[in-house]
Amino acid sequence: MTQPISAPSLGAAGSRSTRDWQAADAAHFLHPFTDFKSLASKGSRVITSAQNIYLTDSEGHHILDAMSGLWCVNVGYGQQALVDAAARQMQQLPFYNSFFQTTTTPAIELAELLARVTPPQFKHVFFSGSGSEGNDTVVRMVRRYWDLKGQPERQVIISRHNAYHGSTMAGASLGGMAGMHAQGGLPIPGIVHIEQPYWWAHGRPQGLTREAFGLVAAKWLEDKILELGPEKVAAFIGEPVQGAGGVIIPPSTYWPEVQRICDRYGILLVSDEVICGFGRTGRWFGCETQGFKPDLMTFAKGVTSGYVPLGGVMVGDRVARTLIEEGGEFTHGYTYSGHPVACAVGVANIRLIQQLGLVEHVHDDVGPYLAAQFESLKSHPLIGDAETCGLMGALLLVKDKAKGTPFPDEIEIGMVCRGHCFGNGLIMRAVGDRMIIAPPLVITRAQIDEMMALIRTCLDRTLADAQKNGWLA
Ligand code: PXG
Repeated sequence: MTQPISAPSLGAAGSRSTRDWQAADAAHFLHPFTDFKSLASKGSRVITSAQNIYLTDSEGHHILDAMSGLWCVNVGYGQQALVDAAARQMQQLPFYNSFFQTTTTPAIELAELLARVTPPQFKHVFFSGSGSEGNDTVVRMVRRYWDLKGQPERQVIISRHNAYHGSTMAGASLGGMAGMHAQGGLPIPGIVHIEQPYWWAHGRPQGLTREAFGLVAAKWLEDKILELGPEKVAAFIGEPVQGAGGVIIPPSTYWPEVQRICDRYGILLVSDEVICGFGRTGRWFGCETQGFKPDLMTFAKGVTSGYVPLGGVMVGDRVARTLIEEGGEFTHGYTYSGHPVACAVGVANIRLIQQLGLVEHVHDDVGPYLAAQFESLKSHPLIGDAETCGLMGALLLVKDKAKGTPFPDEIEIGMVCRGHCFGNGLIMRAVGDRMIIAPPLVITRAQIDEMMALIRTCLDRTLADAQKNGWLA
């Protein structure tokens, strides 16, 4: 019998210095969405452990994670039930595929549970390994559906500028990020974009109320459908609340009108719930908060609270019936579709969300509490607007509060504020001039108070910088 191979002694977390870790990181690890050269010169922050809503880095700093990792650690860090579920499943059956007339029990259990917690039109799921892969599945599935319906010319999927739907070829194409389209010849054919329902950028300059603007923004979808020809349009996809784009919360009139337009032209409606799903908005899914009934829903992140990678697409009855009854083989799938360890963690995570009553906690308690705290920030000299939806929040930084004038692009006020957050033990993101948060759903009122105190400190320091540098003049 061969000897077990011992791990090379590269050192445990505690036995290498931060500089050493940073040097190795810079030498070998190409980070996502990163200017490699610039990061190598600055050095990464090395996160070594986490508990509840707090991170610890290699220097022992205590950091309040108001972004839930990357919008995903809904149940917070250190939940033993998820750790145990993964360990048990790894011991019993670490992997088996679900391709050739086989299945695994955690995948079945999770599929069953998802059918229970999602809106009633969803009884089927197609698993992927991530949100991006889920959206690739959406593109394949939507086009397959229209082929089976005898309308193969329905190919075009309409999405929105400043949407984020992932980083694979299809995900990045569906997304509306100009910087991503500028690299690699994107978008792929058959994907077009309309403007986003961002009142500050598009409605306010026209003197529209938010509600009136919501209807105008939805009409852009109808205009695009008519321009393309409804017989060419397969689907519309959107995030109920745009996350990576800066927590853009649409007017309440927007989604119901989008639904009406999709229904009118028979177009499939896809809700990308990768961020909004699993309680983030105060309901199980963002489409429930925003009042629409999608045909397909992409999910990832919160399904396992990010403890292990998992994603997928909930398939509504309209599409499922056609795929199952008329479809034959759907020639699509991933090695990790229905990965048993990921699914076991997904089951444990959803049960924990239920046991802790986290959706109700967001809806009835901490969501409204956060909204009230954000409302009080509106008196701050830098804040032009403060909005929340459940436990997603955005603060708009403006140069002139009375007129709502933005800072010029070259000042990068968001990055200045983010610098203060970084230095003060708070993870808050900057998207242009919007400072955004999405804390773990387990956050308490007392922890929101603690977070708000940090936010105020960071805003005050940003204001001091602005005054000192004459940016407000
Ligand atoms: N859809 C949405 C709505 C997302 O937010 C994806 C799809 C892709 O999921 P995967 O698992 O393939 O990453 C996402 C991911 C940011 C940021 O800067 C947001 C995401 C990913 C990376 C960065 O806010 N969201």
